[in-house]
Amino acid sequence: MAALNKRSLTDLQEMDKSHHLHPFTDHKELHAQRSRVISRAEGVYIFDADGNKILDAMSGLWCVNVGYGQQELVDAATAQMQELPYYNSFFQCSHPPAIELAALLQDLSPPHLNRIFFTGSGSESNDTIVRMVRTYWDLMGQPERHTIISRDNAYHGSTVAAASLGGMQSMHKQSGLPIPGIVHVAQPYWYGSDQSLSPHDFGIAAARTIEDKIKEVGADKVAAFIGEPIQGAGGVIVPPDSYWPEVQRICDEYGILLISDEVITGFGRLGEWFGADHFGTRPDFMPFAKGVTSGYLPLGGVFVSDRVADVLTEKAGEFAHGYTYSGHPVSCAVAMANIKLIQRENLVGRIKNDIGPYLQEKWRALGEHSLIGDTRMVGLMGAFEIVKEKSSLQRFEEDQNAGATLRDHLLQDGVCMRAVGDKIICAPPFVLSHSEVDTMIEATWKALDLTKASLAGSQYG
Ligand code: PXG
Repeated sequence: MAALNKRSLTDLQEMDKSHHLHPFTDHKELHAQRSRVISRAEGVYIFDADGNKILDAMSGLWCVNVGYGQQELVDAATAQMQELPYYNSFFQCSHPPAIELAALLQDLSPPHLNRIFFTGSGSESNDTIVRMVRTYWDLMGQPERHTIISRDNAYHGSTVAAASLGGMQSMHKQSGLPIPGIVHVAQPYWYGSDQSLSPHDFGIAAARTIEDKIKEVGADKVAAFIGEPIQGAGGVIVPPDSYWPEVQRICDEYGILLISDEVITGFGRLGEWFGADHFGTRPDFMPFAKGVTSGYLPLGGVFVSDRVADVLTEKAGEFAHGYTYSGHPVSCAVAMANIKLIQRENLVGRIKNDIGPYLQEKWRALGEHSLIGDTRMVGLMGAFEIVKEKSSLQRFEEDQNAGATLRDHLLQDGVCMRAVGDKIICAPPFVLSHSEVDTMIEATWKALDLTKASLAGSQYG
C-alpha cells in the first residue's frame, strides 16, 4: 500500500490506462480525460489524488450508507480475519458469522421472510432468484411456469441472467440478451409519460401492463414479477402511490411470485428497513447487497419467503447452486457491525423523521429554478429533471449533455451526484448532517445557474 501511495498521480493514471478495464466505461473517453483517482475518504467526504475534497452525495455507488471511516466495521473485519478468515457454507458446513447474520436479518425483514441465501453481490442474488423461482415451480408440478416479467429501464445487475432481468436496451444489445423466458413491461414513470392521466390513474395503468403481459404469455406460464421498489440506476423513478398495491393485487390474483429488488432500497434508504415496508408489498423474494455492509466488503443475499423456502427445503433434495463466497465470514461480520451501528444510532428513524424531511424540503425547493421540471425524493433517494423550458417541460437536445454539464459543475464545486441523461440523482450517506445538506443544496443552486449560462452559450453562441 505504501508503495502504491508513493506513486504520482500521473503514474497511477498511466498504469490505469494500460492495464485496468473499467465497468460501464467508454475507454476511449476515459483515456482522453484520465481517470479520477479517489485515494481516501472520511465521513461523507471522498478525497481525490489531487487533494480535492468532495461531498459524496451518491454514497459510493448507493452503498456507503453509514459513511466512510467507521472504525467498528474495520474492527469487526480485523477480528474475524484473525478468528476465521474463510470457510464455506457448502456440504453441511456453516460458521458463526453467517448463522448469526441470517438470524439478525430475518429479525429486520417482514415476518414471512425467514430464510436467507447468501451471495457475493446483487447480480448473483438475482441469478440465484431466477434459478430458485424456476425450481420452485418445477417442484410445484408446473414446469411450464418459467417466464419472469420485469420492466423497461430496470437495473438488476450485470451477470447474464441479471442483465436479462434488467430492462436496459444498451445492455441487451451487447451479447444477445435477454435470455429466453424473461419479458418486459412499462416502467411506472409518470413524468416521462404524456401526463394525460393523473398520477393515480397512470400508476394503475402501468401496473396493468403486467396483467396484460400475463394474459399475452398465458397465466399458467408466468412464474414471477420483479421490480425495484424505486428504480435506482434508471433515474430514481418513484412510482405513483397507486402502483405497488395494484402490482400486489395482480401477483395475488394470478398466483405469481413477487420479487422486490432491495439492492438499493434495503437497509434503510427510504426511511424503512426495506422498500417493501415503505410500499406495503409482500414479496416472495428480496435480493439485497450494497447497504448490508455499507459497501465496506462485498456481500449479497436473498430473503426467501416461507411459501418458497418450505418447498425448496422440503421437496428439492440438493439445490445445486452456490458461490465460493456465499456468506463469507468476514463480510458477514462486517454486515453485523454495520447493522448494529444503524440500529444503535437509529439511522433509519433519522431518515424518516429528521435528515430525510430536511433534505426533501430543500430538494423540492430546487423545483423553483427555471431549469428544473420535476423533483422527487423518498427517504434519502432523489432526482430532479432538467428542462430547457419549464412551461412545456421541453428537454435540451441530447448533444447538449445538460445532465453531464450540471454534474461537472457540481463536481467542480466539491459535490458528487450522478447524471442519468437529463436527470440528476442523489443518494447521500445516512449520517449526512444538516450543514452538509446545506452545502449540497447551495452547490446545486450554483451549478444550476452555471449550467443555464453554459447551455445558453452552447445554444446561441
Ligand atoms: N439490483 C439493483 C436494484 C441494483 O441497483 C444490482 C441489482 C446489482 O448489484 P451488484 O452488486 O451486482 O452490482 C444493482 C446494482 C448505477 C449503478 O449506475 C447501479 C448499480 C450498480 C452499478 C451502477 O446507478 N446497482
